[in-house]
Amino acid sequence: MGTKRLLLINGPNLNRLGKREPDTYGKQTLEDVIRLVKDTAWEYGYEVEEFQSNHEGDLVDQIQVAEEKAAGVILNPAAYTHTSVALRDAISSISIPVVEIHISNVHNRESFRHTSMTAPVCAGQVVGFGVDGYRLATLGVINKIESGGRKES
Ligand code: CA2
Repeated sequence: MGTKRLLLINGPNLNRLGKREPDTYGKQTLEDVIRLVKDTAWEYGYEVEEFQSNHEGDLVDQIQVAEEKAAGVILNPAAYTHTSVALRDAISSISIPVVEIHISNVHNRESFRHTSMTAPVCAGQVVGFGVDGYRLATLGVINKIESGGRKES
């Protein structure tokens, strides 16, 4: 079981962080994000397993097995946020808390980014704080776990 372990899942194109579009997503790389989440989790005695994929089905697979190995999930579904019923259904199917995080403020960008398919089935959402949002999401998911471990907010 996944007591004291978090799963960090990043969706499509986030492997490009720090290499393109610094005005929107900053200069920090995915490796920096992973280090930030690991360091934050470690302060509270949690280990972190991380996964990034550009493929929707692979993200679904990881969410499906998340509760076998972790107590909570930090998820940036990236572009699939706005389109994926499959990711939403996978999140609905697990009982551990999932916190959605977006680096940019999706609400002051194009209108197609204003809707999240996934946020309604997540325990919470962090938006618009840059890469620092991953620290907030980590604190948020730990708070959810330690206040009962259920996904509902
Ligand atoms: O702000 C976020 O974290 C997003 O999830 C990022 C997604 C975007 O589709 C969402 O609307 C908001 C895009 C991730 C692409 O990341 C890149 C990073 C560097 C260079 C190019 C893309």
